Amino acid sequence: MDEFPVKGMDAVVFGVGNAYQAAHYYSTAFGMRRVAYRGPENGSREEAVHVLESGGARFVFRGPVKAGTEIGRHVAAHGDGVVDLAIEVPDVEAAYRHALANGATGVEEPHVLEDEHGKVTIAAIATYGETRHSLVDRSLYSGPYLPGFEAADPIVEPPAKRFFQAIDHCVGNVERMDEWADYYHRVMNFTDMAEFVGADIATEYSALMSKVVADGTRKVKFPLNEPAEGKRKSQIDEYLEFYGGPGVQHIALATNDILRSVDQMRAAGVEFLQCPDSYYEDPELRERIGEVRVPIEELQKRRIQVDRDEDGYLLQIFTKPVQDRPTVFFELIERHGSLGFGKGNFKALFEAIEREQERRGNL
Ligand code: TYF
Ligand code: FE
Repeated sequence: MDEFPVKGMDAVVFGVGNAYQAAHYYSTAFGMRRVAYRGPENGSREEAVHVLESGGARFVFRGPVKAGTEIGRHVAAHGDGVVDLAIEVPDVEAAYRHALANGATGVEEPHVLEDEHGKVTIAAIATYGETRHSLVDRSLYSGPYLPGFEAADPIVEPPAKRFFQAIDHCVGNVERMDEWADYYHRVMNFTDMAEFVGADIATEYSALMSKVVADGTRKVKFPLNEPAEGKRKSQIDEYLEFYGGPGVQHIALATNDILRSVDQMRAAGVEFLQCPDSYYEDPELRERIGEVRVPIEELQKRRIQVDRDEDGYLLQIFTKPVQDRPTVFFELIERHGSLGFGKGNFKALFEAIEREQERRGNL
């Protein structure tokens, strides 16, 4: 029996300087629909919270509505970023006890929130940096998010077809990858996935080491990056410096139509990393990837990357950081059987990231 069963990701919770404007950006640029709100009008004196969805993916934006708040302190320390990777579990009490018995730090004891829509049980444990994992059981709840929230209208009319439907994985930048991989092994019974960037590859070009931990069902996947001594300053060190410590680096969003999603997000002003023409012109690429559902020229036009392994292939692309600090960014990923993370693209990807790092003067 799994000692830490999980149902999936519950939400990615962001702390931001202005939750209303962030909600507007994710509505217009990411095609998300606002579904719930809590603020001064309905009982929240310190912060405004906007809840957005795209299929099964839920983003929550928390921002201060006055001076001297906890979320304001977080934003002052780190800039806009992720405060909570909330996980849906069938039994919060059991999950929390298991976590604490295995060395996790408790942040919130299990408690029940209740309103006319039912009950939610919630607890929270600490993870890397100032990030936390809320553990949520909403099986007895039918409201728009959590008790205390009211349903809210979309900020703009959502697109006819959503840009993504699920959170594929959430990546952490940490100082010591093995320490945090071990934390997830002990605390959540997560196991390592095959993808691994070791010291050998790290020094050659990536300037990072990376390991992926996941729950038994592979619904929750958490890659962990650590800076490596390279020829130049690691992109992970740049993050740690500008974020002010460990934190969430990127959220990968699962899409069924990456070409369309990229076109619409670009049209709305989202900037993506530029993968060079040489990537597509390399004859080894065509050999490596074989048949994919679209002509390579269509991928090249949009700078979408492709990778294949024994299980299938995947299409992926990365945004530039979505705030002024070189911290949080997003990935769009369209999987066709592959359970990987695009290992075959690491070289081209890291070179593109380093070109951006250089433009910022941080290399
Ligand atoms: O999640 C992953 O592992 C891939 C690859 O700074 C990756 O998306 C790893 C590190 C990084 C950017 C992408
Ligand atoms: Fe990724």
